[in-house]
Amino acid sequence: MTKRIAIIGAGPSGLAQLRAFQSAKDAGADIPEIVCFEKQSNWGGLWNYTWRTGVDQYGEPVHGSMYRYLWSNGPKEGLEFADYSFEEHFGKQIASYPPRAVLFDYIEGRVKKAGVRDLIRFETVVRRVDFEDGKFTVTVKNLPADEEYSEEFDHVICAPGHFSTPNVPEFKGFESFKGRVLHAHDFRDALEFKDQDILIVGTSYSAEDIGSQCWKYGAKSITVSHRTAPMGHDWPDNWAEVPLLTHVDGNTAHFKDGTSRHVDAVLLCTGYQHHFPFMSEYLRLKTANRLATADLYKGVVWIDNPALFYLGMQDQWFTFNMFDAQAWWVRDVIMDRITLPDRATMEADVTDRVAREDAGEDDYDAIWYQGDYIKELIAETDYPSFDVEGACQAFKAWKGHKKAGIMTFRDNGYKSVITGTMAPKHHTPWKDALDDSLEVYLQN
Ligand code: FAD
Ligand code: NA7
Repeated sequence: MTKRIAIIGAGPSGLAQLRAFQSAKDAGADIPEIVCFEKQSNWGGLWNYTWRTGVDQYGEPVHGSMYRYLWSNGPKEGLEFADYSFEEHFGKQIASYPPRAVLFDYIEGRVKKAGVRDLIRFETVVRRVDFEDGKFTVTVKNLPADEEYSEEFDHVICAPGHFSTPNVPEFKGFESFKGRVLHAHDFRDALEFKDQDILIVGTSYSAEDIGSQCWKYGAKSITVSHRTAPMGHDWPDNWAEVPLLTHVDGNTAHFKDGTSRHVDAVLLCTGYQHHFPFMSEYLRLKTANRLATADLYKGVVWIDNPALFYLGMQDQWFTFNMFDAQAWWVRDVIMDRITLPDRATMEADVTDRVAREDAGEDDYDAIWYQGDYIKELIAETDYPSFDVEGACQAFKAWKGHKKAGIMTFRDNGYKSVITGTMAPKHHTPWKDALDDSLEVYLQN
Protein backbone atom coordinates (compact mmCIF):
# COMPACT_ATOMS: atom_id res chain seq x y z
CA MET A 1 0.00 0.00 0.00
CA THR A 2 1.21 3.52 -0.74
CA LYS A 3 2.65 5.27 2.29
CA ARG A 4 0.98 8.49 3.41
CA ILE A 5 3.24 11.39 4.42
CA ALA A 6 2.25 14.53 6.30
CA ILE A 7 4.40 17.64 5.99
CA ILE A 8 3.78 20.39 8.53
CA GLY A 9 4.48 23.82 7.06
CA ALA A 10 4.99 25.17 3.53
CA GLY A 11 7.92 27.43 4.30
CA PRO A 12 11.30 26.92 2.60
CA SER A 13 11.80 23.64 4.53
CA GLY A 14 8.39 22.11 3.77
CA LEU A 15 8.66 23.27 0.16
CA ALA A 16 12.09 21.65 -0.12
CA GLN A 17 10.43 18.39 0.94
CA LEU A 18 7.71 18.73 -1.69
CA ARG A 19 10.31 19.47 -4.34
CA ALA A 20 12.45 16.49 -3.22
CA PHE A 21 9.57 14.04 -3.71
CA GLN A 22 8.54 15.66 -6.97
CA SER A 23 12.07 15.34 -8.37
CA ALA A 24 12.03 11.60 -7.56
CA LYS A 25 8.69 11.32 -9.32
CA ASP A 26 10.10 13.13 -12.35
CA ALA A 27 12.89 10.59 -12.43
CA GLY A 28 10.31 7.80 -12.67
CA ALA A 29 10.01 6.68 -9.03
CA ASP A 30 6.75 5.79 -7.30
CA ILE A 31 6.40 8.35 -4.55
CA PRO A 32 4.19 8.23 -1.44
CA GLU A 33 0.96 10.15 -1.09
CA ILE A 34 1.80 13.55 0.34
CA VAL A 35 -0.28 16.09 2.22
CA CYS A 36 1.28 19.36 3.33
CA PHE A 37 -0.60 21.39 5.96
CA GLU A 38 0.01 25.14 6.02
CA LYS A 39 -1.74 27.47 8.41
CA GLN A 40 -1.20 30.60 6.31
CA SER A 41 -3.08 31.29 3.08
CA ASN A 42 0.10 31.20 0.99
CA TRP A 43 3.45 29.43 0.90
CA GLY A 44 6.93 30.81 1.64
CA GLY A 45 6.87 30.65 5.45
CA LEU A 46 8.55 33.68 7.01
CA TRP A 47 9.19 35.09 3.51
CA ASN A 48 5.43 35.47 3.03
CA TYR A 49 5.18 38.94 4.58
CA THR A 50 2.24 39.85 6.76
CA TRP A 51 1.39 43.23 8.23
CA ARG A 52 -0.40 41.44 11.05
CA THR A 53 1.01 41.02 14.53
CA GLY A 54 -0.47 39.12 17.48
CA VAL A 55 -3.21 36.90 16.12
CA ASP A 56 -4.54 36.42 12.60
CA GLN A 57 -8.14 36.67 11.42
CA TYR A 58 -8.84 33.22 12.88
CA GLY A 59 -7.31 33.97 16.27
CA GLU A 60 -4.18 31.89 15.50
CA PRO A 61 -0.77 33.25 16.54
CA VAL A 62 0.73 35.14 13.60
CA HIS A 63 3.67 33.16 12.21
CA GLY A 64 5.48 36.02 10.44
CA SER A 65 8.54 37.66 11.99
CA MET A 66 9.74 39.49 8.90
CA TYR A 67 9.39 43.22 8.45
CA ARG A 68 9.21 45.77 5.67
CA TYR A 69 12.49 46.76 3.98
CA LEU A 70 14.17 43.50 5.03
CA TRP A 71 17.07 42.60 2.77
CA SER A 72 18.85 39.27 2.98
CA ASN A 73 21.25 39.41 5.90
CA GLY A 74 23.73 37.07 4.19
CA PRO A 75 24.84 36.70 0.56
CA LYS A 76 22.40 34.87 -1.70
CA GLU A 77 25.36 32.83 -2.95
CA GLY A 78 25.22 30.99 0.39
CA LEU A 79 21.63 29.85 -0.06
CA GLU A 80 21.12 29.30 -3.81
CA PHE A 81 19.20 26.13 -4.75
CA ALA A 82 21.49 23.69 -6.54
CA ASP A 83 18.65 22.67 -8.88
CA TYR A 84 17.29 26.17 -9.58
CA SER A 85 19.71 29.05 -9.90
CA PHE A 86 18.96 32.73 -9.54
CA GLU A 87 19.86 33.10 -13.21
CA GLU A 88 17.32 30.47 -14.21
CA HIS A 89 14.64 32.26 -12.23
CA PHE A 90 15.37 35.89 -13.11
CA GLY A 91 16.86 35.29 -16.55
CA LYS A 92 20.05 37.10 -15.45
CA GLN A 93 22.42 37.23 -12.52
CA ILE A 94 21.26 39.62 -9.77
CA ALA A 95 22.98 41.45 -6.92
CA SER A 96 23.92 39.54 -3.77
CA TYR A 97 21.61 40.78 -0.98
CA PRO A 98 18.06 40.66 -2.33
CA PRO A 99 15.18 42.20 -0.41
CA ARG A 100 12.50 39.89 0.96
CA ALA A 101 10.13 40.22 -2.01
CA VAL A 102 12.88 39.14 -4.41
CA LEU A 103 13.74 36.07 -2.36
CA PHE A 104 10.07 35.21 -1.99
CA ASP A 105 9.74 35.34 -5.76
CA TYR A 106 12.73 33.03 -6.14
CA ILE A 107 11.46 30.50 -3.58
CA GLU A 108 8.07 30.53 -5.27
CA GLY A 109 9.54 30.15 -8.76
CA ARG A 110 10.99 26.74 -8.04
CA VAL A 111 7.85 25.26 -6.54
CA LYS A 112 5.62 26.76 -9.22
CA LYS A 113 7.82 25.06 -11.80
CA ALA A 114 7.62 21.82 -9.82
CA GLY A 115 3.81 22.03 -9.77
CA VAL A 116 3.39 21.02 -6.13
CA ARG A 117 0.84 23.57 -4.96
CA ASP A 118 -2.03 21.07 -5.15
CA LEU A 119 -0.37 19.01 -2.41
CA ILE A 120 -0.79 21.84 0.11
CA ARG A 121 -3.89 22.41 2.22
CA PHE A 122 -3.69 26.12 3.00
CA GLU A 123 -5.33 27.82 5.99
CA THR A 124 -5.16 24.45 7.72
CA VAL A 125 -3.40 24.48 11.06
CA VAL A 126 -2.02 21.33 12.65
CA ARG A 127 -3.52 21.09 16.10
CA ARG A 128 -2.15 17.74 17.34
CA VAL A 129 0.10 14.89 16.27
CA ASP A 130 -0.20 11.51 18.06
CA PHE A 131 1.33 8.12 17.39
CA GLU A 132 -0.29 4.75 18.07
CA ASP A 133 -0.02 1.26 16.55
CA GLY A 134 2.55 2.31 13.98
CA LYS A 135 0.55 5.27 12.63
CA PHE A 136 0.50 8.99 13.22
CA THR A 137 -2.83 10.68 13.70
CA VAL A 138 -2.65 14.29 12.57
CA THR A 139 -5.51 16.48 13.76
CA VAL A 140 -5.93 19.72 11.88
CA LYS A 141 -8.34 22.58 11.65
CA ASN A 142 -9.60 23.98 8.38
CA LEU A 143 -9.62 27.59 9.53
CA PRO A 144 -12.11 29.21 7.11
CA ALA A 145 -14.55 26.31 7.56
CA ASP A 146 -13.94 26.21 11.32
CA GLU A 147 -13.79 22.40 11.11
CA GLU A 148 -11.42 20.01 12.83
CA TYR A 149 -10.61 16.57 11.39
CA SER A 150 -7.98 13.85 11.72
CA GLU A 151 -6.12 11.70 9.22
CA GLU A 152 -3.61 8.88 9.54
CA PHE A 153 -0.08 8.93 8.18
CA ASP A 154 2.94 6.61 8.10
CA HIS A 155 5.41 9.47 8.47
CA VAL A 156 5.30 13.04 9.69
CA ILE A 157 7.81 15.63 8.55
CA CYS A 158 7.63 18.56 10.90
CA ALA A 159 8.82 21.80 9.26
CA PRO A 160 7.08 24.65 11.11
CA GLY A 161 10.17 26.88 11.49
CA HIS A 162 11.57 28.03 14.82
CA PHE A 163 11.84 31.80 14.47
CA SER A 164 8.21 32.58 15.18
CA THR A 165 7.45 32.18 18.89
CA PRO A 166 9.39 34.94 20.62
CA ASN A 167 11.55 34.60 23.70
CA VAL A 168 10.42 37.57 25.78
CA PRO A 169 12.37 38.42 28.95
CA GLU A 170 10.96 40.97 31.34
CA PHE A 171 12.88 43.87 32.86
CA LYS A 172 11.78 45.82 35.93
CA GLY A 173 9.79 48.92 35.12
CA PHE A 174 8.36 47.71 31.79
CA GLU A 175 4.87 47.87 33.26
CA SER A 176 5.10 51.64 33.64
CA PHE A 177 7.43 52.43 30.70
CA LYS A 178 6.18 55.43 28.72
CA GLY A 179 6.72 54.10 25.24
CA ARG A 180 6.46 50.91 23.23
CA VAL A 181 8.04 47.67 24.38
CA LEU A 182 7.98 45.07 21.62
CA HIS A 183 9.73 41.90 20.54
CA ALA A 184 11.42 41.64 17.13
CA HIS A 185 8.64 39.21 16.13
CA ASP A 186 6.19 42.16 16.19
CA PHE A 187 8.48 44.69 14.47
CA ARG A 188 7.11 45.64 11.05
CA ASP A 189 8.18 49.11 9.96
CA ALA A 190 11.28 51.07 10.94
CA LEU A 191 9.52 54.34 10.10
CA GLU A 192 7.54 53.90 13.31
CA PHE A 193 10.77 54.74 15.17
CA LYS A 194 11.88 57.71 13.05
CA ASP A 195 13.27 60.51 15.26
CA GLN A 196 13.13 58.29 18.34
CA ASP A 197 15.79 57.14 20.78
CA ILE A 198 15.50 53.37 20.65
CA LEU A 199 16.91 50.72 22.94
CA ILE A 200 17.60 47.26 21.54
CA VAL A 201 18.23 44.30 23.84
CA GLY A 202 20.24 41.47 22.23
CA THR A 203 23.25 41.29 19.93
CA SER A 204 22.46 38.76 17.26
CA TYR A 205 20.96 39.02 13.75
CA SER A 206 17.70 40.67 14.75
CA ALA A 207 19.44 43.27 16.89
CA GLU A 208 21.96 44.09 14.19
CA ASP A 209 19.45 44.23 11.36
CA ILE A 210 16.54 45.95 13.11
CA GLY A 211 18.98 48.48 14.57
CA SER A 212 20.44 49.08 11.11
CA GLN A 213 16.97 49.46 9.60
CA CYS A 214 15.98 51.99 12.23
CA TRP A 215 19.22 53.88 11.60
CA LYS A 216 18.60 53.84 7.85
CA TYR A 217 15.02 55.09 8.20
CA GLY A 218 15.85 57.94 10.55
CA ALA A 219 15.89 56.88 14.22
CA LYS A 220 17.51 59.59 16.36
CA SER A 221 19.76 57.19 18.27
CA ILE A 222 20.24 53.46 18.66
CA THR A 223 21.46 51.94 21.90
CA VAL A 224 22.17 48.21 21.96
CA SER A 225 22.34 46.43 25.28
CA HIS A 226 24.26 43.15 25.55
CA ARG A 227 24.06 40.29 27.98
CA THR A 228 27.29 38.58 26.88
CA ALA A 229 29.36 40.86 24.65
CA PRO A 230 28.88 43.86 22.36
CA MET A 231 28.71 43.25 18.61
CA GLY A 232 31.76 45.46 18.21
CA HIS A 233 31.18 46.82 14.71
CA ASP A 234 32.27 50.26 13.65
CA TRP A 235 28.82 51.76 14.20
CA PRO A 236 27.58 55.19 13.10
CA ASP A 237 27.95 58.09 15.56
CA ASN A 238 24.38 57.90 16.88
CA TRP A 239 24.80 54.23 17.82
CA ALA A 240 26.04 53.05 21.23
CA GLU A 241 26.72 49.65 22.76
CA VAL A 242 26.04 49.33 26.49
CA PRO A 243 25.94 46.52 29.09
CA LEU A 244 22.74 44.69 29.97
CA LEU A 245 19.61 46.61 30.88
CA THR A 246 18.78 46.34 34.58
CA HIS A 247 15.51 48.29 34.69
CA VAL A 248 13.60 51.20 33.25
CA ASP A 249 12.19 54.08 35.19
CA GLY A 250 9.77 56.26 33.23
CA ASN A 251 11.66 56.82 29.98
CA THR A 252 15.07 56.24 31.52
CA ALA A 253 16.85 52.95 30.89
CA HIS A 254 19.45 51.86 33.44
CA PHE A 255 22.33 49.53 32.64
CA LYS A 256 24.57 47.16 34.57
CA ASP A 257 27.51 49.57 34.63
CA GLY A 258 25.41 52.19 36.43
CA THR A 259 24.90 54.37 33.35
CA SER A 260 21.47 55.41 32.12
CA ARG A 261 19.89 57.11 29.12
CA HIS A 262 16.61 58.37 27.76
CA VAL A 263 14.77 55.97 25.44
CA ASP A 264 11.46 56.25 23.60
CA ALA A 265 11.00 52.57 22.73
CA VAL A 266 12.46 49.20 23.71
CA LEU A 267 12.91 46.46 21.11
CA LEU A 268 13.59 43.03 22.52
CA CYS A 269 15.73 41.24 19.94
CA THR A 270 16.07 38.33 22.31
CA GLY A 271 15.55 35.37 20.01
CA TYR A 272 12.91 32.72 19.58
CA GLN A 273 11.75 29.43 21.07
CA HIS A 274 11.42 26.02 19.47
CA HIS A 275 7.75 25.90 20.38
CA PHE A 276 5.65 23.09 18.94
CA PRO A 277 2.66 22.66 21.24
CA PHE A 278 0.81 20.67 18.55
CA MET A 279 3.30 17.81 18.81
CA SER A 280 2.41 15.34 21.57
CA GLU A 281 4.90 15.55 24.39
CA TYR A 282 6.58 12.26 23.43
CA LEU A 283 7.14 13.51 19.86
CA ARG A 284 8.10 17.09 20.68
CA LEU A 285 11.58 18.38 19.89
CA LYS A 286 13.10 20.40 22.71
CA THR A 287 16.37 21.99 21.75
CA ALA A 288 18.42 25.13 22.06
CA ASN A 289 18.98 27.22 18.96
CA ARG A 290 22.27 25.62 17.91
CA LEU A 291 23.90 23.85 14.98
CA ALA A 292 23.74 20.39 16.56
CA THR A 293 20.15 20.02 17.68
CA ALA A 294 19.20 17.67 20.49
CA ASP A 295 17.72 14.25 19.71
CA LEU A 296 17.87 14.33 15.89
CA TYR A 297 19.97 11.72 14.07
CA LYS A 298 21.70 13.38 11.13
CA GLY A 299 19.96 16.55 12.32
CA VAL A 300 16.57 15.31 11.05
CA VAL A 301 15.44 11.91 12.42
CA TRP A 302 13.58 11.93 15.76
CA ILE A 303 15.51 9.28 17.66
CA ASP A 304 12.60 8.23 19.89
CA ASN A 305 10.47 7.48 16.85
CA PRO A 306 12.40 7.37 13.58
CA ALA A 307 9.22 7.56 11.50
CA LEU A 308 9.12 11.23 12.49
CA PHE A 309 11.42 13.85 10.98
CA TYR A 310 12.13 17.50 11.72
CA LEU A 311 13.49 19.86 9.05
CA GLY A 312 15.29 23.17 9.50
CA MET A 313 15.59 23.00 13.27
CA GLN A 314 19.23 24.11 13.38
CA ASP A 315 20.53 27.60 13.95
CA GLN A 316 21.23 28.81 10.45
CA TRP A 317 24.25 29.99 8.53
CA PHE A 318 23.03 27.98 5.56
CA THR A 319 19.31 27.99 4.89
CA PHE A 320 17.56 27.01 1.64
CA ASN A 321 20.30 24.67 0.39
CA MET A 322 20.60 23.05 3.83
CA PHE A 323 16.83 22.45 3.93
CA ASP A 324 17.17 20.87 0.47
CA ALA A 325 19.98 18.59 1.64
CA GLN A 326 17.82 17.51 4.58
CA ALA A 327 14.68 17.07 2.49
CA TRP A 328 16.36 14.90 -0.14
CA TRP A 329 17.90 12.78 2.63
CA VAL A 330 14.59 12.36 4.50
CA ARG A 331 12.87 11.47 1.22
CA ASP A 332 15.38 8.69 0.67
CA VAL A 333 14.86 7.26 4.16
CA ILE A 334 11.11 7.22 3.56
CA MET A 335 11.58 5.65 0.12
CA ASP A 336 13.85 2.94 1.62
CA ARG A 337 16.90 4.15 -0.28
CA ILE A 338 18.71 4.89 2.99
CA THR A 339 18.56 2.53 5.97
CA LEU A 340 18.62 3.93 9.48
CA PRO A 341 21.02 2.38 12.01
CA ASP A 342 20.04 1.18 15.50
CA ARG A 343 19.18 3.56 18.30
CA ALA A 344 22.61 3.44 19.97
CA THR A 345 24.28 4.48 16.72
CA MET A 346 21.81 7.33 16.26
CA GLU A 347 22.43 8.55 19.81
CA ALA A 348 26.18 8.39 19.27
CA ASP A 349 25.73 10.48 16.12
CA VAL A 350 23.99 13.23 18.10
CA THR A 351 26.63 13.16 20.85
CA ASP A 352 29.36 13.41 18.26
CA ARG A 353 27.71 16.35 16.47
CA VAL A 354 27.29 18.22 19.74
CA ALA A 355 30.95 17.62 20.69
CA ARG A 356 32.19 18.75 17.28
CA GLU A 357 30.13 21.92 17.44
CA ASP A 358 31.34 22.62 20.98
CA ALA A 359 34.95 22.19 19.85
CA GLY A 360 34.57 25.00 17.33
CA GLU A 361 36.13 28.28 18.37
CA ASP A 362 34.54 30.95 16.25
CA ASP A 363 32.00 31.79 13.56
CA TYR A 364 34.29 30.47 10.82
CA ASP A 365 34.39 27.05 12.47
CA ALA A 366 30.59 27.20 12.71
CA ILE A 367 30.22 28.04 9.00
CA TRP A 368 32.45 25.15 7.93
CA TYR A 369 30.78 22.84 10.43
CA GLN A 370 27.41 23.49 8.80
CA GLY A 371 28.95 23.31 5.32
CA ASP A 372 30.37 19.86 6.17
CA TYR A 373 26.94 18.78 7.39
CA ILE A 374 25.43 19.71 4.02
CA LYS A 375 28.21 17.87 2.18
CA GLU A 376 27.59 14.79 4.32
CA LEU A 377 23.88 14.71 3.49
CA ILE A 378 24.09 15.45 -0.21
CA ALA A 379 26.78 12.81 -0.71
CA GLU A 380 24.13 10.22 0.18
CA THR A 381 21.37 11.38 -2.20
CA ASP A 382 20.94 12.57 -5.78
CA TYR A 383 20.66 16.25 -4.76
CA PRO A 384 22.81 18.05 -7.33
CA SER A 385 26.32 18.33 -5.98
CA PHE A 386 27.49 21.91 -5.63
CA ASP A 387 30.55 23.78 -4.42
CA VAL A 388 29.77 23.95 -0.69
CA GLU A 389 33.32 25.12 -0.04
CA GLY A 390 32.67 28.07 -2.38
CA ALA A 391 29.53 28.92 -0.39
CA CYS A 392 31.56 28.82 2.86
CA GLN A 393 34.05 31.18 1.23
CA ALA A 394 31.19 33.55 0.32
CA PHE A 395 30.17 33.59 4.00
CA LYS A 396 33.78 34.25 4.98
CA ALA A 397 33.99 37.18 2.57
CA TRP A 398 30.64 38.45 3.91
CA LYS A 399 31.99 38.41 7.48
CA GLY A 400 34.99 40.40 6.27
CA HIS A 401 32.77 42.91 4.49
CA LYS A 402 30.69 43.36 7.65
CA LYS A 403 33.84 44.07 9.60
CA ALA A 404 34.92 46.59 7.00
CA GLY A 405 31.58 48.42 7.06
CA ILE A 406 28.41 47.28 8.79
CA MET A 407 26.29 49.73 6.77
CA THR A 408 28.05 48.99 3.47
CA PHE A 409 28.51 45.20 3.43
CA ARG A 410 25.42 44.75 1.27
CA ASP A 411 27.06 46.75 -1.50
CA ASN A 412 29.36 43.79 -2.29
CA GLY A 413 28.86 40.93 -4.73
CA TYR A 414 29.97 37.30 -4.81
CA LYS A 415 30.30 34.48 -7.32
CA SER A 416 27.46 31.97 -7.71
CA VAL A 417 28.54 28.47 -6.72
CA ILE A 418 25.86 27.07 -9.01
CA THR A 419 26.50 28.95 -12.26
CA GLY A 420 29.94 30.44 -11.62
CA THR A 421 28.72 33.94 -12.53
CA MET A 422 29.76 36.98 -10.54
CA ALA A 423 26.88 39.00 -9.05
CA PRO A 424 26.65 42.55 -10.36
CA LYS A 425 27.08 45.42 -7.93
CA HIS A 426 23.66 46.73 -6.91
CA HIS A 427 22.70 50.03 -8.57
CA THR A 428 22.23 51.88 -5.27
CA PRO A 429 24.12 51.58 -1.98
CA TRP A 430 21.97 49.80 0.61
CA LYS A 431 21.83 52.77 2.95
CA ASP A 432 20.32 54.97 0.22
CA ALA A 433 17.99 52.34 -1.25
CA LEU A 434 14.72 53.11 0.49
CA ASP A 435 12.49 51.33 -2.05
CA ASP A 436 12.89 47.58 -1.56
CA SER A 437 10.43 46.46 -4.24
CA LEU A 438 11.29 43.65 -6.65
CA GLU A 439 10.92 45.95 -9.66
CA VAL A 440 13.42 48.48 -8.35
CA TYR A 441 15.89 45.85 -7.14
CA LEU A 442 16.02 44.18 -10.53
CA GLN A 443 16.78 47.43 -12.38
CA ASN A 444 20.46 46.58 -12.71
P1 FAD B 1 9.43 29.12 8.19
O1 FAD B 1 9.89 30.01 7.13
O2 FAD B 1 9.18 29.69 9.54
O3 FAD B 1 8.11 28.36 7.67
C1 FAD B 1 7.37 27.50 8.48
C2 FAD B 1 5.95 27.37 7.94
O4 FAD B 1 5.21 26.45 8.77
C3 FAD B 1 5.16 28.67 7.94
O5 FAD B 1 4.59 28.89 6.69
C4 FAD B 1 4.09 28.46 9.02
O6 FAD B 1 2.90 29.15 8.76
C5 FAD B 1 3.90 26.95 8.98
N1 FAD B 1 3.38 26.40 10.24
C6 FAD B 1 3.91 26.59 11.49
N2 FAD B 1 3.17 25.93 12.40
C7 FAD B 1 2.16 25.32 11.72
C8 FAD B 1 1.08 24.49 12.12
N3 FAD B 1 0.88 24.15 13.40
N4 FAD B 1 0.23 24.05 11.18
C9 FAD B 1 0.42 24.37 9.87
N5 FAD B 1 1.44 25.15 9.44
C10 FAD B 1 2.30 25.61 10.36
N6 FAD B 1 17.37 33.27 6.23
C11 FAD B 1 18.16 33.58 5.18
O7 FAD B 1 18.65 32.69 4.50
N7 FAD B 1 18.42 34.89 4.87
C12 FAD B 1 17.88 35.90 5.56
O8 FAD B 1 18.13 37.06 5.25
C13 FAD B 1 17.02 35.60 6.66
N8 FAD B 1 16.43 36.59 7.34
C14 FAD B 1 15.60 36.28 8.37
C15 FAD B 1 14.97 37.32 9.03
C16 FAD B 1 14.11 37.07 10.07
C17 FAD B 1 13.44 38.21 10.76
C18 FAD B 1 13.86 35.74 10.47
C19 FAD B 1 12.95 35.46 11.61
C20 FAD B 1 14.48 34.68 9.81
C21 FAD B 1 15.35 34.94 8.76
N9 FAD B 1 15.99 33.92 8.04
C22 FAD B 1 16.80 34.23 6.98
C23 FAD B 1 15.91 32.51 8.46
C24 FAD B 1 14.63 31.75 8.10
O9 FAD B 1 14.45 30.93 9.21
C25 FAD B 1 14.77 30.87 6.85
O10 FAD B 1 15.15 31.64 5.74
C26 FAD B 1 13.50 30.11 6.46
O11 FAD B 1 12.37 30.95 6.39
C27 FAD B 1 13.18 28.93 7.35
O12 FAD B 1 12.26 28.12 6.67
P2 FAD B 1 11.31 27.08 7.41
O13 FAD B 1 10.43 26.51 6.37
O14 FAD B 1 12.14 26.15 8.21
O15 FAD B 1 10.48 27.93 8.45
P1 NA7 C 1 19.27 34.71 18.22
O1 NA7 C 1 20.29 34.58 17.18
O2 NA7 C 1 18.82 33.52 18.93
O3 NA7 C 1 19.87 35.74 19.30
C1 NA7 C 1 19.20 36.06 20.49
C2 NA7 C 1 19.88 37.24 21.16
O4 NA7 C 1 19.11 37.59 22.30
C3 NA7 C 1 21.28 36.95 21.65
O5 NA7 C 1 22.09 38.09 21.45
C4 NA7 C 1 21.07 36.71 23.15
O6 NA7 C 1 22.17 37.10 23.92
C5 NA7 C 1 19.93 37.66 23.44
N1 NA7 C 1 19.14 37.30 24.62
C6 NA7 C 1 18.35 36.21 24.78
N2 NA7 C 1 17.76 36.24 26.00
C7 NA7 C 1 18.18 37.38 26.59
C8 NA7 C 1 17.92 37.98 27.85
N3 NA7 C 1 17.12 37.39 28.74
N4 NA7 C 1 18.52 39.15 28.14
C9 NA7 C 1 19.34 39.74 27.24
N5 NA7 C 1 19.62 39.22 26.04
C10 NA7 C 1 19.06 38.06 25.71
O7 NA7 C 1 17.97 35.45 17.67
P2 NA7 C 1 17.77 36.53 16.52
O8 NA7 C 1 16.35 36.93 16.58
O9 NA7 C 1 18.79 37.60 16.57
O10 NA7 C 1 18.03 35.72 15.18
C11 NA7 C 1 17.15 34.69 14.80
C12 NA7 C 1 16.97 34.59 13.33
O11 NA7 C 1 16.26 35.73 12.89
C13 NA7 C 1 18.23 34.51 12.52
O12 NA7 C 1 18.32 33.31 11.79
C14 NA7 C 1 18.17 35.69 11.57
O13 NA7 C 1 18.41 35.31 10.24
C15 NA7 C 1 16.90 36.36 11.81
P3 NA7 C 1 23.40 36.11 24.33
O14 NA7 C 1 24.40 36.31 23.23
O15 NA7 C 1 22.84 34.71 24.40
O16 NA7 C 1 23.83 36.64 25.62
